[in-house]
Amino acid sequence: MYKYLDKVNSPQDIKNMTVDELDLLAKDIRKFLVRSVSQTGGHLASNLGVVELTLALHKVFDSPKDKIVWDVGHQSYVHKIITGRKDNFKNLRQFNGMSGFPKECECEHDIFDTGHSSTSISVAQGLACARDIKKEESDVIAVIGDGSITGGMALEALNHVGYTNTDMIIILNDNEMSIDKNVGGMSRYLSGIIRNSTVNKVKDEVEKILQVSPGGNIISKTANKVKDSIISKFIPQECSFFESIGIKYYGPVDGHNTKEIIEALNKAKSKKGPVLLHVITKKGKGYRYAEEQPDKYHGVSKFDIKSGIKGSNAVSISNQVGQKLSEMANKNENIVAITAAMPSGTGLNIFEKNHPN
Ligand SMILES: Cc1ncc(C[n+]2csc(CCOP(=O)(O)OP(=O)(O)O)c2C)c(N)n1
Repeated sequence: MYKYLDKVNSPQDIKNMTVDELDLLAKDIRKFLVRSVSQTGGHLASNLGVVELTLALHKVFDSPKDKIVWDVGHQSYVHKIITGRKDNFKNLRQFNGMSGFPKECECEHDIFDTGHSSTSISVAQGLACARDIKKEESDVIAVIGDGSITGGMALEALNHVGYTNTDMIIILNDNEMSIDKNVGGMSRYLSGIIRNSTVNKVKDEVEKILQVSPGGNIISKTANKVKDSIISKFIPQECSFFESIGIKYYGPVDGHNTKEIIEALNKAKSKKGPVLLHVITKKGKGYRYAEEQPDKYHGVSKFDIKSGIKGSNAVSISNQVGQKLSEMANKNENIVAITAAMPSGTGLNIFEKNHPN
């Protein structure tokens, strides 16, 4: 039924695929995801956004020896498909069925029982430290969303990783959405980088020019210091946050360009110390309704693929909460509302509309 997906039962099956074949496989996977989630419900938009990224990760790294830690556990469906679990999607999130999140007891490729969110960089740092103490060889990769990287625990981990210079890779999967539209200083900062995407091209060029000297590569420590200081002059302010706390920044990379991601991952793999690779993806990619309304298609119940999600007459608990709180706040100005980055999912969008301040 699926020309390319039917051939894939483990990460080994994609190792020899060409970029064109991977792109055709990505098409199959999107079709499979929409069909499957429309029948069971589940997380849709985020998974449609990480198809090429997940394929590239499994092509470049050797899971489970190399450890891929999914921060936002609801982004792991494609990983589950590639790691031999596509048949279990029939029972996704059902009693005795497959979990919607990574589960160590379910599969050796699931490294940590992630719920969501903001834990992956700490976990990856721990795994990388253990690897170094045991003198083992492997890559450790944390995949974190632009919403989740704003969580306190993620920021603590960045602080630590930069200081200890741990050899690991952080993939920042930036779809400019948390569950709803992302907000905050970090989000504004990352959008600035996306607008100024010349950052890395300039950096690469300077690095190339400096490495090809008439006598071969520049190898002395002093020469490297000179090189770093010249590079830093060329790097615009935008990427200085990660670099200045000790994490090499690469990107932004188009998260739907398989060739580009594979090249960037290989480059990140070859570097020593912590590297952050900024990958830009589109939440809902490939299914029109989900691209247009990624918040509505974040977590869904069963729906009809052709017509999309229809409004239901049933009043949800979240809506009732939003309505009731709004009424209470009409009479009591001491009532304020705080949402965990998901106003529509909690009904607080209703409160926000009635009490914008
Ligand atoms: C402490 C806490 N705050 C908020 C949430 C709700 N939540 C779960 S994942 C997430 C972030 C999702 O955004 P992102 O990391 O960008 O991933 P995406 O959904 O866009 O794929 C949020 C806000 C939560 N689970 N826990």
